[in-house]
Amino acid sequence: MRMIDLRSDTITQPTPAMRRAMANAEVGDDVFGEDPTVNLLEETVAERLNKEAALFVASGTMANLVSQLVHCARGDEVILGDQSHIFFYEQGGASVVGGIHPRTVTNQPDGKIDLQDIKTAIRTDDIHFPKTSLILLENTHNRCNGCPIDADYMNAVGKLAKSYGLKIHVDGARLFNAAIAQDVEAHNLVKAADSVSICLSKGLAAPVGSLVCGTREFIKTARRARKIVGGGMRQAGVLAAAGVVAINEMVARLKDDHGNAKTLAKGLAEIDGLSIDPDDVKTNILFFELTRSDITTQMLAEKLNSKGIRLLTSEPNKLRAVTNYHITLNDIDMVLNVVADVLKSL
Ligand code: TLP
Repeated sequence: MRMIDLRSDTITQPTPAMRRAMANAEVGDDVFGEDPTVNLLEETVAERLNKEAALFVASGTMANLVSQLVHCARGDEVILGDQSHIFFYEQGGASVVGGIHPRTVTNQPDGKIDLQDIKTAIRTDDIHFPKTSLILLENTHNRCNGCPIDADYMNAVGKLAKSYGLKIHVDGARLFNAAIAQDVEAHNLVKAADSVSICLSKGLAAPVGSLVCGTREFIKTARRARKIVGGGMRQAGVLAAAGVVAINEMVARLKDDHGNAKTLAKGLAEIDGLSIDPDDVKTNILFFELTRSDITTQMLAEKLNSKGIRLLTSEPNKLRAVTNYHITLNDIDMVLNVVADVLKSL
C-alpha cells in the first residue's frame, strides 16, 4: 500500500535530479573551505537572499542555534514568540549550549508578535536584569497555520530593533513558502534580518541541510560556532549538490503545495466532526480540529494510518497536515474520501 504521508514536508525524498547531482558532485574538505559544491551553494543562497555570505549547516535546529550563539553572550536574553519552533521544539538548545535566556511573548494567530509586546519585553539597563540582545522571528510560522509574514511587518520589527540596538534572526525554515505565498522575492522579507536561516530539507525536498546567511563578519563567527557544536562537515558537497538543485529548481513549485493544502482544507471543512477555516490556510501547513468528543485525535490518526494516510496529532484536539512534493491533487481527493469514511466508521 502506498502511504500518503502528510506528517511533514521533511519526509520528502530527493528528486532524480538531486540524486544525479549528488553522485557527480565535485567535493573537497569543507572545514578547510575547499569543497567547491558547498562554496557554490553558500554563494547561491547568499545572493538569493541579498546577504553578504552564507554557511551550510546540518539542520534548521543547528542554524538557529549557531545564529543565537553568534548574536548573544552567555546570560543575554532573546525575545521570541511563545509558539515559535525555537522555543517549542529545539530542546532549549540556546540555554543548554549558550546560556541564553528566552523571553517569550505571545504569537498572534498570524504568527506575528505585537510590536508593543516586543517593546515591553525589551529590558532596561538594570543590574537585576539580563541584557536583551536579539529578537527571533519565524517565517512562515509553523505552529500558526504556516502563516506567511509580510515584508512591512518584518521591516517594522527591524526599525524597532535598530532603535534599541538589538539584532534580528529570522527562522526562515520555510522562507521560500512565505515568498511564494505573497508573490515576492524572498530577499524582500529579510532586509531587516541580521541573520536568516533557510532549510533545504523541507518543502524544497533536499535530503539534508540548512543555511545561515548574514554579513561576512557574522558568517566568519558562525563558522566557529558551527565547529564547536560538531557541525564542521568534510566532503559535504555530496549534500550541498542536492541543495543547489533545491534552490534552483524546487522553489517555484511550492505554489502547487499551497494549492493542494487549500483544496484539502476546503474539503475537510465539509466533513462532519472536523473544523477548519480554509481562509487560514495560506501555505503548505494546515491544522484542523476534531470536534467530536467520543474519539481522540490519536484514534483518528491511527485509523487513518492503517488506511495509508499519515498525519500528526497536535494539542489540543488538532491534527496537522503538510502538503509536499510527493502529494498530488488525486491524493488530496483520496485523503478527503478516506477521512470522511473513517469518521463515519468510528
Ligand atoms: N520542523 C519540523 C518539526 O520539528 C516540527 C516539522 O515537521 O515541521 N524551524 C522551523 C520553523 C521548523 O518547522 C523546523 C522543523 C525547524 C526549524 C528545525 O529544522 P530541522 O528539523 O532541520 O532541525
